[in-house]
Amino acid sequence: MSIPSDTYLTGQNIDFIETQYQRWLEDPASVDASWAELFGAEKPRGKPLVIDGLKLGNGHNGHAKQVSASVSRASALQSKVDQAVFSFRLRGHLLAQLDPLGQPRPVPDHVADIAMVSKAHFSDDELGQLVDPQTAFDEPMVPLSKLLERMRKTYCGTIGVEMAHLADSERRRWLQRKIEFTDNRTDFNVKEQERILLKLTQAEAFEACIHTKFQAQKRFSIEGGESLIPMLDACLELGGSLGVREVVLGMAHRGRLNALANILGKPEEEIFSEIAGPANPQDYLGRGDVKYHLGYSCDWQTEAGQKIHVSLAFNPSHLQVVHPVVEGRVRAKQDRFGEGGEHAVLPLVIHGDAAFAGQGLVAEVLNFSSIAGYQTGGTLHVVVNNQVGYTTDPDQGRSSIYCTGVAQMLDIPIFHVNADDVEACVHVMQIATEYRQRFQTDVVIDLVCYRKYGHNEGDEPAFTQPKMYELIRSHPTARTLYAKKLDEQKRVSLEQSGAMLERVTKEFNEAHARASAQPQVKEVSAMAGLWKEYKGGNDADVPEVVTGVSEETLRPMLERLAQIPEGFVLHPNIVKSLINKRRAMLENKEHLDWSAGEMLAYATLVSEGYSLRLTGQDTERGTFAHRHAVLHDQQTGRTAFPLGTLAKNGTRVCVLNSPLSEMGCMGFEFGYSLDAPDALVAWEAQFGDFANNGQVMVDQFIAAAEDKWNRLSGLVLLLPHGYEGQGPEHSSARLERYLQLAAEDNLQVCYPTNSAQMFHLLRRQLLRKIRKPLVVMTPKGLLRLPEAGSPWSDFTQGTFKKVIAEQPADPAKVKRLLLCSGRVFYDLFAAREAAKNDWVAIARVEQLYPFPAKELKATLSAFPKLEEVCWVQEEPRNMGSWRTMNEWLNGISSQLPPRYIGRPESASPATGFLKTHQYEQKLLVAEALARKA
Ligand SMILES: Cc1ncc(C[n+]2csc(CCOP(=O)(O)OP(=O)(O)O)c2C)c(N)n1
Ligand SMILES: [Mg+2]
Repeated sequence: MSIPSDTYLTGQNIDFIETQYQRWLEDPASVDASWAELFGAEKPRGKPLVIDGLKLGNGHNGHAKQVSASVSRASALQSKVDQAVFSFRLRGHLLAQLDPLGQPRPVPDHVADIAMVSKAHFSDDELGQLVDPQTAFDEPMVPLSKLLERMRKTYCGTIGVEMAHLADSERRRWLQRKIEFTDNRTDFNVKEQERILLKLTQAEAFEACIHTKFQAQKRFSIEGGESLIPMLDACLELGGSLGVREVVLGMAHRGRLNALANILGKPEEEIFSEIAGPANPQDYLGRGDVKYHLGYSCDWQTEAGQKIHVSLAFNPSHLQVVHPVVEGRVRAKQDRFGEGGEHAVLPLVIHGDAAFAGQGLVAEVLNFSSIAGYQTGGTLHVVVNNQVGYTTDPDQGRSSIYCTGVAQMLDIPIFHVNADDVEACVHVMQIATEYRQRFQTDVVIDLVCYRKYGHNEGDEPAFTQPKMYELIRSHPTARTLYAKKLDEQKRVSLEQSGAMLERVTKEFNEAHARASAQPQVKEVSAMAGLWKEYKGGNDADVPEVVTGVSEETLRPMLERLAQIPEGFVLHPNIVKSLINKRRAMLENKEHLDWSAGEMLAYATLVSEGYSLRLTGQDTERGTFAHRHAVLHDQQTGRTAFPLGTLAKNGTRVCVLNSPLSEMGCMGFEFGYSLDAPDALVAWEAQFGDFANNGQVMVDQFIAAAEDKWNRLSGLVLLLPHGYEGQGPEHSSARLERYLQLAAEDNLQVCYPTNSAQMFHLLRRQLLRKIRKPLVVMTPKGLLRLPEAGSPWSDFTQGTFKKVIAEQPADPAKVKRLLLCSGRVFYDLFAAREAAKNDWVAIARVEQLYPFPAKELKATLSAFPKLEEVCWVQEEPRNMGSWRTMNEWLNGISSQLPPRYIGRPESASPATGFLKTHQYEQKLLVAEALARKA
């Protein structure tokens, strides 16, 4: 290789030059003549001279001196260049022109190396020199000015890229090449430009139509961020060619109607009719949802002919809460898809800037992205960053430079793009889509835009953002800007783009006219596809099923679960407390304990081909060490999962420890359940008390999805509960909250008291064709209480008993009936037996909701001399089930209104002292058995 000029002698190439020099020292003929000429005709004598680490002769050689001085100069320049390139890549985004309104960007003072990218950093002479462009060009040497130009266009134009933090150098290099070699732009052809213009036009015209036809209506217009629509279009088009077959889209209010119309293809007349409301208000008493929460799905056909099923998830107003739900849905779809599912099903989530920065749930969900049980092959995030959250400015809403700051926790690229440069937006979306498909990680796009009106269209934004709105009022739309640009480029004339706008506007107006003539508020589509054979609605309309399983089937399963895997060294305590106990059960020496009952429910279901997904904090072992679903070899650390070996071929079985999150994890599992009606999807709280971290998921999705959106879920919440003296945060699962939410058969709330009941309850959840969320108060102490075990015969027949009532030898002696749920039964029972009391009977209400009216009526009527019905509970009076039970029991036995026995009202669920707890418990049991004064 010959030398182009002495500027080739740079620090970057020092290894290469040194090699040439060493070869020349050994044999001058072995290097190119130009090198030989440079190094000198004669070999140097004596010690080599070392300059900048480059050994060049012994210092007596004139050529070598010349070379070394030149190398030194060149390498000093190159190191400045290297620093500049590095700074562009690391910090160039801070200089990018991201704000369509052109407001000055406050660059933080502490970001000092930003100066490195300045042209002023180099002399005119240096700007003309050839330098090593690192990997920014394919050529080995380019003029410095050309390199700086490229870096400036790539990193400081209308796109800012945060990717220097990527630890994976393959990904970083791929991205660098992709953006630097193109100056971070795509040269769209006319056809592509026309498509972008059309999408932009549709976005603008749709909003304009609603604005004029429904003046006072909230629509959360996308205006100011219309580029979102061509971006979504680009994602689907490119995604289709890169193997995407299904997209689950999650988005909040902003631009949702626009996306429904212009991306999901929901007929505009339906949208307009929904805005106008139903003709008969009585059709929607207490149900339905606002128009900008409704989901929809469609089959998208790409230009190239691929089909993509796109679903927009239903969501409530609570910002960001749909995010984990989307991930869960996607994961369920991917699991069903099988091999390649992560590639084929794409989660695409659109956020608001204030919500992305402010809601901690975002971090919870980002944290799922590389965890085996939760990952979805990368989520595409677009933050519609209109630089305001309702009336709150960014500096009041976050501490990070960008609203996307939290995403830096992942090793993923983050793009910032100016929404007024629609081609840049589409270009970024294409790179993001390709990146996700190639590397299967999340990618974040921060779409910097503005909000044309107030938070909603009736809101006055100038009250709080007067200066910004002064700019917005005179700002041309993104479509106007693009139309002008295409006209200047002689691609699409202003006449043509104007005609396009007119045509699209006319189409929307015609749709509005159709909607006015014949309103089309449609019921949300009924169960279809996977959901065809399942039902919601009234619990009583769906028959009970037999959930018992023959002993011949159950025994071999328990045997498998009682085996120590081949060559496995189990912890001796597990051998004792689990394996040996199960052996004793198999030998009929002990009843089947809670662990056996629960595991047999799973085992039978997975052997019948139902999938199982059981997750929660420390769920593999179980918080109270009763489950041990995953075994750990004490010597090698390897694990075994015996339950998995019992599954029917092709059935997915997983029991997983989850991240330490309630809201995110509960949302994920709810989402999973929406796309897996044939799976037992269960989320377990560490203690039931912690489930209220996910209260939004319960209120907004689990309890209300059927009522609002006609969407069913069979999700199971396992909530450890029980007053055992462990304090205010380890006793209650806030049972009262679930009961307060119970209405219209939306939930099932159960509190089983023995292992067979747990077995039947879990099996019933899948075997009945109804799908309703099931909230189970699960035990702590009962896990090991011998009386809570059940004999084999209780597993082999029948089904879950909603009420378990005692049948005393002489029912006529019974004067008082104690009704209770859960653990307290065993305290009451033991005390009554000890007192040899025959005038008190106890009935356990194992299903609190749907309220078992029929069974309880039968229970009451079994005692002809009953004088009193008492509801006994462990919780304080204002908690637990008392208040709902009181009302419901009054409904079936008004002549004997129930009396309350339990702890008095309290602001906190339980005492912090074991001794006090025991004292309180004794009092309530005593009261339950005391003769009336
Ligand atoms: C969890 C939650 N808190 C508060 C609100 C009320 N709220 C609705 S929109 C909004 C501002 C959202 O700002 P941003 O995320 O930037 O979205 P934008 O409306 O600007 O598109 C607020 C506070 C809400 N919907 N959800
Ligand atoms: Mg905002």
